[in-house]
Amino acid sequence: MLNRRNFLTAAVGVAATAGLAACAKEDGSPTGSSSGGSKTITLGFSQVGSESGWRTANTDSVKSAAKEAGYKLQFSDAQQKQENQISAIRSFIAQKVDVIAFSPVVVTGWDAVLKEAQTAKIPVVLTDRSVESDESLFVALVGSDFTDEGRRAAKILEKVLEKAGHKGKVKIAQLEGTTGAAPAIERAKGFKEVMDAEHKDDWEIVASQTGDFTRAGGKQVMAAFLQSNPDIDVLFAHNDDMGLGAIQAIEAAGKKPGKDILIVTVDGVKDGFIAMSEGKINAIVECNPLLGPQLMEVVKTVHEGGTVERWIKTKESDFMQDQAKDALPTRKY
Ligand code: GYE
Repeated sequence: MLNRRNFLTAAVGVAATAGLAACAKEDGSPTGSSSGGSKTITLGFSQVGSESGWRTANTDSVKSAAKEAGYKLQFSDAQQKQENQISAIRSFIAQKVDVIAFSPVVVTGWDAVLKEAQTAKIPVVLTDRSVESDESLFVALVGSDFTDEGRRAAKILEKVLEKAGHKGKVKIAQLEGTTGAAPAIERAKGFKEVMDAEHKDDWEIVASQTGDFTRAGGKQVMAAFLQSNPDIDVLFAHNDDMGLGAIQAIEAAGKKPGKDILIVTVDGVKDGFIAMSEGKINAIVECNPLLGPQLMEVVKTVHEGGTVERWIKTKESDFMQDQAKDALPTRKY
């Protein structure tokens, strides 16, 4: 798993790897030009799937930024299956693309295919999600700090509880993202970190299960939570879509989302903001999907043999319900 310290300590090795990978291809020909214009860059991109509003916005951002940059994009949708991503990466290697970028569906199981890319001297850039792999196998990650998003969710929940006048014990249900995916592992970790440090006696996670980052998953799992734990006070959903599905289940159970059950989600997609402006979500921790332009910059630098930062992050904010109406018209995704 990537963390800030690893990124810093690995920076030198990575710069060397990126330089090596970008200097020459198997046939010995240079892969790029320092003037940056003579050869079109071919980028192989393996996307997770189309599980959420966040993902749709991310795909659009990658496609439009590649177009804008004038790259040839080989885009492949893995439908949330690791085996599809591995095949896509193998096919990018066979096609001898210049750079491979991918958003790994889960954190483990990548070493073999990433070694194949390294042997073929094709640099790999991770986008959105990280992996638990030998860090020399990829040059950089363009994406958010999910552990911090989990911490931010816990901190904003403090404000939500205060605003709602909730006193005493807090029974929390957690809808986790895809099992084994970096944002699911790290958001849960960050949230728990704050909970254990500051709310050991009053907060309790009474139910926690994956809803696979989808609306249907959120709805189904929340319905089951409500059956086994009718007295849930708070829902922490790892993304808006699961929160939106859960809202349907809460309403079907005759309860008021945002009042009877306070809801904090992550992402900040338009539908999430709409639900928040209707009072059904209490707070959203933003996770920015518009990673395309930054990714294309990294691809260019890496292709030209330059040095890139190990972890390129995007600026993000948190939003409470009373900010939703004002923020809605300016939301870009
Ligand atoms: O939060 C969720 C999506 O990896 C950050 O994946 C991304 C997550 C995002 O399905 O909506």
